[in-house]
Amino acid sequence: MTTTVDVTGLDTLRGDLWAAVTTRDEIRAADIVLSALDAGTAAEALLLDVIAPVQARVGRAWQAARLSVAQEHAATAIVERVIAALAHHPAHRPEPYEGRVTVACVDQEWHALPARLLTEVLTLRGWKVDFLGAQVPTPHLVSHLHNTRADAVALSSSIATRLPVAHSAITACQAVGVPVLAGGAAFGADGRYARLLGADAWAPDARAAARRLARGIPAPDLAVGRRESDGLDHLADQEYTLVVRARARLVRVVLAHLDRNYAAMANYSVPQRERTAEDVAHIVEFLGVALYTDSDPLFTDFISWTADVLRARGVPARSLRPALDALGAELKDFPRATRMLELACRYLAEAETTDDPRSGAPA
Ligand code: B12
Repeated sequence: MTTTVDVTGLDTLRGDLWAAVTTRDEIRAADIVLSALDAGTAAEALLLDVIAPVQARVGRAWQAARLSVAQEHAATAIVERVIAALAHHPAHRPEPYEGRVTVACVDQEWHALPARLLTEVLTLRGWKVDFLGAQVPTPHLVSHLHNTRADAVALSSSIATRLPVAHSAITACQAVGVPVLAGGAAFGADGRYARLLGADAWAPDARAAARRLARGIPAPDLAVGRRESDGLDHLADQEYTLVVRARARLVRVVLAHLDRNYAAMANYSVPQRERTAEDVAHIVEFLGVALYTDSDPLFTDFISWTADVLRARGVPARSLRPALDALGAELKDFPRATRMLELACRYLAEAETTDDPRSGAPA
C-alpha cells in the first residue's frame, strides 16, 4: 500500500519518532513507523521524510551539545533497527525487478546509515540491491562487482576526509567497466567533488538517485580511458602528498607549540589532552583533503564546523587560532596550504566577535 500522508502528519511522525529515539524507546520507535505504514503512509516517505530528517536532527543536536555521544549512538542504533523492521514488513514489497546495483560505503567510511536508506529506497523501486555496508576495501568491492555484474555501483561517503579514498574506488570500479553513481554529504551539496573525482553520476538524495539510475548510467568507455589525475593538475605541486606523509610529525609539532605557548595546557587533564590531539589531527587531515581537491571552502567549512562544535561546549572559536598559526609556520613554503590556513584564520577573526571574551585556551 503506497498512499501519502499530509505534511502535518509527517511532522507529527517526526516529532514522535524524535521523542522515542532520544528516550531510547526502541519498541515505541518501531511502533510509530510500523503503525504509520499500516495506516497507509508510503514506506519511501517514512524512510526519507520521517526517519532521515530525525537522524539528521540527531546529528545537529550532538553538534550543538544537546545530545551526548552516547545518546547519539543509542538513537542511531534504534534508527537502524527501525529501518530493518520497516524493510522486513510485508507491506514493504518491491515492485518488479529493474536491474542490479551494489551500494557500498568507501573504505574507512563508517556512515552506513545513509547508504542503508538509499538501499531500501532502491529496493522499493524494484532494484536488486547488494548492500555491502560501511568501509568496504576497494579491492573487495571490485571483486564483488566482477562476480555479480552490477549495472552500477552506488558509492556513499559522508565525511570529506574520505574523498581521496573515494577517488581510488571510483577509478577502480570504472576500470572494470561498472559506472559509478556517487552520493553522500562528502561529495558536496552540489556534487562538486563527485564531478572532480570523475564519478559517472551524482545525486543529492535517495529519490534523485533512484531517478538517475532509472534513466540508465552508461558504462565507462574502457577504450577511452581516464587518468586518475585528470582534473587534479594541482597535485603536481606535491603539497597534498607531503602534508599527508608528514601528518604525524605535524600533529606533534603543533601540540609541542601549544604546550610551550599556552600555560593553560599544563592544567589539561589526560582526556582533555587527548581531545586536543584528536582535534589537531582532524585539522591536518581536513587540510590534506582540501589540498587534494584544491578547495578552500572545504577547509574553511570544516573550521567553521569545528568552531561551532567547540562553541557549543563553551570553548571559543579563537582557541583554534594557535593550532592554525603553528601549522602555518610549519607549512610556510606551501602556497596553497598557506592560503587555506589564512582564509580559515580570517573566518575565525570574524567569528571571534561572537565568542565569550573571557576564555582563551587552545582547543
Ligand atoms: C550517525 C552518525 C555517525 C555514526 C554512523 C553510524 C552509522 N551506522 O551510519 C558514527 C558514530 C559511526 C559516526 C562517526 C563519525 N562521525 Co558521524 N554522524 C552521524 C550522523 C549523526 C548521522 C548520519 C546519518 O545517518 N544521516 C542521515 C542521512 C539521511 O544523511 P544524508 O547524508 O542526508 O543521506 C542522504 C544523502 O546523502 C543520500 N546518499 C547517501 N549515500 C548516498 C550514496 C549515493 C550513491 C547517492 C546517490 C546518494 C546517497 O541519500 C541519503 C538519503 O536521502 C551525522 C549527522 C548528519 N547530519 O548527517 C554525523 C556526521 C556525518 N558525523 C560527523 C563526524 C565528525 C563523525 C566522526 C569524525 C566523529 C569522530 N570524531 O569520530 C566519525 C567519523 C567516522 C568515519 N570514519 O566515517 C560529522 C561530519 C562533519 C564534517 N565536518 O564533515 C557529522 C555531520 C555530525 C555533525 N553534525 O557534526 N557518525
